[in-house]
Amino acid sequence: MYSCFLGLSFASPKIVVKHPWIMEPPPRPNATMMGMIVINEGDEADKLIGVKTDIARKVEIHKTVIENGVAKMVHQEYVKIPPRSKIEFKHHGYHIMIIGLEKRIKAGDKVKVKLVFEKSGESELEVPVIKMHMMKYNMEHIDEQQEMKMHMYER
Ligand SMILES: [Cu+2]
Repeated sequence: MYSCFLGLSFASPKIVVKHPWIMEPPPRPNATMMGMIVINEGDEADKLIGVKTDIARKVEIHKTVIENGVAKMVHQEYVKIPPRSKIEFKHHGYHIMIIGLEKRIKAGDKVKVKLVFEKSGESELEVPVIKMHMMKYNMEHIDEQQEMKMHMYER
């Protein structure tokens, strides 16, 4: 029955990454944060299972959760990217932590980062380092400020 073959459809994910950024790290703490928008235009789910860069000792995927009014970081093994969906990595929710910087980076630099997806494989990005203003966070997002403290001073 050849028609059986013809009837098969091969579902697959189609990952597109937009607007990646790395925050210019503050002078003291040796860590920073990366954000981006991951879009799956395909008809099958994929998973972000790893992030790599040469500029730091360790990269982790984190999720911010609020417990008893306090922002807390939870390390994630992976982030599922469902079909036809968009997930934003930012200060709240999911984000990428770059820990143990081995090189000084500043606004205007570009950093090579590799994203590893379970099905789509590796994808290399040139990520711009941008300045973020803590004062602005203080006014707009108290939780983000808490989160930054946790990241920068408790590690
Ligand atoms: Cu984090």
